[in-house]
Amino acid sequence: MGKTLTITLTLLVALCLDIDGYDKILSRSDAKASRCTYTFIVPQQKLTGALCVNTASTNQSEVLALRTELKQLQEQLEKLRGQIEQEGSLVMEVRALRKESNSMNSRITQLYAQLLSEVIAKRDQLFEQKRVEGLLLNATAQALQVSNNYRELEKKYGALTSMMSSMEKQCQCKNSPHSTPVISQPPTNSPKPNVHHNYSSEANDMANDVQRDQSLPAIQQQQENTVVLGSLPTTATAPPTEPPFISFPVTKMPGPWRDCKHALDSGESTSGIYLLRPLGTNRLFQGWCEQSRAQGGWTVIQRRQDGSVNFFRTWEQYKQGFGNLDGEYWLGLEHLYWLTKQGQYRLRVSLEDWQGRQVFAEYDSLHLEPETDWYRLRLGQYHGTAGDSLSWHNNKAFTTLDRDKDSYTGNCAHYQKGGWWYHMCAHSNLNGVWYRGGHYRSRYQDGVYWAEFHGGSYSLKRVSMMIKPM
Ligand SMILES: [Ca+2]
Repeated sequence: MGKTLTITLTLLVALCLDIDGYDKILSRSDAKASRCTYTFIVPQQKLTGALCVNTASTNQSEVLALRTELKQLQEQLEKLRGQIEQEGSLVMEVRALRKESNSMNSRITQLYAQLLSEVIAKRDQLFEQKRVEGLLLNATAQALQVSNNYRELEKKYGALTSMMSSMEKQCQCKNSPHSTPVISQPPTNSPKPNVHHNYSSEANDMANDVQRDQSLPAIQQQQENTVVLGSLPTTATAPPTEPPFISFPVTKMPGPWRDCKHALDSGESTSGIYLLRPLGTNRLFQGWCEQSRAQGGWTVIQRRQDGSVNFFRTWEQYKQGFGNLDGEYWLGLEHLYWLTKQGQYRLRVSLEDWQGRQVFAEYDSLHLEPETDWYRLRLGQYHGTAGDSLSWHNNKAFTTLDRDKDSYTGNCAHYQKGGWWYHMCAHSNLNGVWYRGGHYRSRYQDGVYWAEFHGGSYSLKRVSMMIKPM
């Protein structure tokens, strides 16, 4: 009995050892070659009598139990195998995902590098723009310096001229004590306003007749005439040879502003020179802002006050502007075009006669057509105290001495000595010759006049044209 129990226990231990690790079983099942081996350790015993083995009930039940357990283990083994297969496919999926993630990462890195280079390029562009703006400001400062130098020279020249004229006077007095002073203008009939004259036969007579500073003494004017005449060609259509010159006194505030109303709305309430840049263009230019008269916010586009600037100029000069910003000047048709393109602007014309009487003419809208349409004038309704001398010029192209766009057979700019929106020819011309004293004597209607205010043969003392958005 004791021997039987020992054999059974040993068998159980061997079985248990053998099925403990299913890894081993798995490997064994995978490797069909290796088979399960069992070792029965039976202690050597000397048989001394009859051997009695009871295998009827106990062994059978144990074997059954073992078989059941083995079956369960096999089932578990199958389950584990299924799980391992599932895990294998999961591993493959994870690997694929990792690979995809890596490629996504590299794509993101590439895109980031691209974005970075674009940002750097944009920053470089910004730097370049700032550099160009800086250069422009430097150029403006240099122009200012040159302008100041020029003014100094002008002053010196003026002093020298007056010294020379006084010396000449003294010489004349010594040589001929009863001689009369030279008259700069021949006494001729002045045409009535609003009347169109046939100038064609007199075209050659005006060949050397250009604007001059009427504020200078007669002898000085004669000297200046001599200088100008010497430099002019002898044809009627010849432009003045002096180059356009705009001085640049100190700009009030940095800007640039869209117009003077923009500057006023931003708190710049003192009149002066401002840097302007209308919307839609890169053109930077300076203009005089009138910030006190008529509620301020006015961009001055033209001013006459002392005859210091010659307005008998070419198309290009009228296009780009000329004169002194703090004195007599013309802002320029191209600048006026861009300014009035920004919205609805009104025009105010201020006039003053030699008795100090001031009047004005306002037009509730103003804009110009582009240069391709010769800066044609588009004007709104008139109101004011001066009388309406500009509506007659509405829808007319601009004419200069070298570009005849008027309705007259000849060139009105030749006779009236300045560029204007001539018709046949004019009810007004604020760009004519600035004559001192009002009523002037000239062969042509070429003064600074506004026919509804003092007629065409009266040259006004002060005039200005300015614009403001509605
Ligand atoms: Ca014509």
